Amino acid sequence: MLRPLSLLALAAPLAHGASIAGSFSDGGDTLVSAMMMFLGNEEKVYILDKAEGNAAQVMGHPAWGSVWDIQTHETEVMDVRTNVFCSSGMHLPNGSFVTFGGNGAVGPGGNLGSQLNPGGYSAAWDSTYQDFDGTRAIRVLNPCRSSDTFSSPNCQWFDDPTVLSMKNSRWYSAAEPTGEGNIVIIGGFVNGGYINRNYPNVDPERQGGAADSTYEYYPPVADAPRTFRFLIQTSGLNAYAHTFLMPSGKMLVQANVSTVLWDHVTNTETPLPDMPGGVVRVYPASGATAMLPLTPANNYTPTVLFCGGSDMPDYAWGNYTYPYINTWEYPASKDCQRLTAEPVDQSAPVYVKDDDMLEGRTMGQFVILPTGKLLIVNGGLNGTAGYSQATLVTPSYDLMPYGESLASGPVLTPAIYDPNAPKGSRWSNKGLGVSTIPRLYHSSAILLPDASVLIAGSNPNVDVNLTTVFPTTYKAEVFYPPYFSAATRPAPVGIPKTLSYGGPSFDITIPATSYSGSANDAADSASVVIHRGGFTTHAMNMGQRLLQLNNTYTVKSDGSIILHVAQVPPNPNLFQPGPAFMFVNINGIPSNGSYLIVGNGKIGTQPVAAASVLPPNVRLASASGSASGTSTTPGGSSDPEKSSSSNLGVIIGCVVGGVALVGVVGAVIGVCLARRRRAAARHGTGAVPPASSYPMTSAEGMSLTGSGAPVMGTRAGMRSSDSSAFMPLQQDNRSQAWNASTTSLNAPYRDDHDAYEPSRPSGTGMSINYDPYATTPMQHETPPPSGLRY
Ligand SMILES: [Cu+2]
Repeated sequence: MLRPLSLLALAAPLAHGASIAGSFSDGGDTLVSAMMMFLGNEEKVYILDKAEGNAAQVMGHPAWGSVWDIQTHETEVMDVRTNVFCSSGMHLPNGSFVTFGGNGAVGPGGNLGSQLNPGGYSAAWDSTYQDFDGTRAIRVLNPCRSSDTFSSPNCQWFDDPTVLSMKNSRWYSAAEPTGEGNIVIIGGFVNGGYINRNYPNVDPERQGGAADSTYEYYPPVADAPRTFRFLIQTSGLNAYAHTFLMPSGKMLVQANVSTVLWDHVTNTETPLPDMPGGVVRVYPASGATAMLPLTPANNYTPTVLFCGGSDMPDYAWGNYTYPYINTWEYPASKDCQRLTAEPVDQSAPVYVKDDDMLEGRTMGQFVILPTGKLLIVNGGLNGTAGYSQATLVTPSYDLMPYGESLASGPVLTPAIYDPNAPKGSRWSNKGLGVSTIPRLYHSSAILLPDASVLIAGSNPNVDVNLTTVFPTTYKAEVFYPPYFSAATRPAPVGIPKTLSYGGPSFDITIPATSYSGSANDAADSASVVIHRGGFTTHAMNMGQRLLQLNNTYTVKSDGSIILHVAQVPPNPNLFQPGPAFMFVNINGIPSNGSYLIVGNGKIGTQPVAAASVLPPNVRLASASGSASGTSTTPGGSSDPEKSSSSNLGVIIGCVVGGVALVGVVGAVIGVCLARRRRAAARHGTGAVPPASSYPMTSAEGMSLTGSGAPVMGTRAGMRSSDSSAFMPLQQDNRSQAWNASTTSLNAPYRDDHDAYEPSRPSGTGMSINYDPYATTPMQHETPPPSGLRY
């Protein structure tokens, strides 16, 4: 019933052995500069660049999309039709990914494209680069695997704003999913610029039409975008706002030096304290931010960490045109602050000063490791993100000391932050290697399934420039965190393909051959986590989260360890529905990650059941692992999830987790009490969905080549590009292609699962309403589940 997944295929990095721990290695050539990346599945990383003059070509024009193979480190170009320059991105509940907005069409040198939009401030298309206006684009990709036909439209980007687009133009919008899996798209510039204001700032809401202070949804709602007053308050430094969904369903939003807890449904705001020290964390200060791991020990209480950025004074930030100082001379911040926006004890949220970073960083980027520690990579010692050919005080390009870069002093050494270490000792770069590649503006980094980290990008240039100080960079690196010193890593068996919010627990077996030492100690150290790498761009990983599942264990006489693992806590706001990777840590060493889907794969109210009931631990002192030596316990590695306190944490977590769930508090607490009773281990997760019987239709009207002439928006029968046009998707003959589906059908939709979610026929859900890769036409649209706010 339980498939061993592709762990064998992922085992290769283990062969590298101790020599690679802490080091960088060549990651190959990304073909396009990796401004944005996301991990599609166990095999593929998808890469996006802005429209620019890359040598790599696709469909007769420079490529700005590609896909990188994790095993081979080889890259293939992909066609992206619109200018994806500085868009936001997010996963969908079914494992697809979507990006929002971008910039107008450009040609060589970043100049306006050849076919102007009305008014002449932006362009619809360019005859040289053949890119279309991306300011309202919504691009959807259903990740494919090597066994799929990559040339099939189903494996390619769906990118046609005449069919699917936002209501407003957004460059540098933020995107955050709700617990129902729909996405809130927040703010942005309309056209572009260094920061999102004129100076003096007399029109903070609209900037004469250059700023957008509204938010909208994907899938769209009937209402027009509403004004988010926080964006007016933070005017100028409010693009790519840092946005984190909280357990209540409200969002922690941080921009400029302000912070708010925001209910997007009622559009009401609760002010939170200002950022101490006036440190700006959003673009272009570009501090590193991440939500710390959600664990039983912290009662699944989100705490967000902000590190670095810049405390430049307000004037220095300048305006749309450029900064008013020479930013590259201004040291970046090393300050770190923590904020728990919804404290368990209902106390008033406060910023708490954390350990300074080892050096100042702008554009530092956090990657949460499966062990619960945070890796920071990339960035610079001085200055800001963005590029420019001048500043107010350096009026010409030939006087710019670092070309167009507004940052200097690339930080080449990563560092690791341990959120559970005593204050004063949370940062370390001991044993970590030094990269040779500066990663400044437009860099990216993301965790790979083998728990290494792919690092790529850097391009503080308006168009490809291979000869400047900080050139357009195509070379990727793979960084191997210290746990790669382990000769043997845990090889869990029985990882499910789906997880639910509450519901029956499941078992994972750790074979004795995959750890060493005392079985009891190994079992005590075990943590099972789900990790979402997010959409990485601009020193952020939008949507990145790590959540540790509750577990107990049974140690067997043969040294194997059965982990009894709870489902996700019964609150989808803790870990929104969608794709994730499950890792099991033993003695501080993570397994490879296995792809799974959290939730039911659909947008809408997620099924929620009572928290899983776990049997008590069963220990056996005589049992031990049989991996050679002490290879899975490298010296000095303290596992943050390791926990003699974990059982206590489990109980506390249950009670507190219930607080956020109005109406089920009693049930959850009841479960916590029941946890102490022996309960039979339950199985039933991880069942493999039946093989698809969906017909494959052939693509029709899929001439995507453009061949010199604009195609978008010029075809008869197409709707104008308001987002309501996405409803009649099926009326567009090009959309026939999307009736076919490939890998999404193999994705772990949970049609066959669990008593609390009655079996339902496939294809009658909401998916087609937002995802052109969904399985059946929407003629028989089902009513939205209650709670969906359309
Ligand atoms: Cu950018």
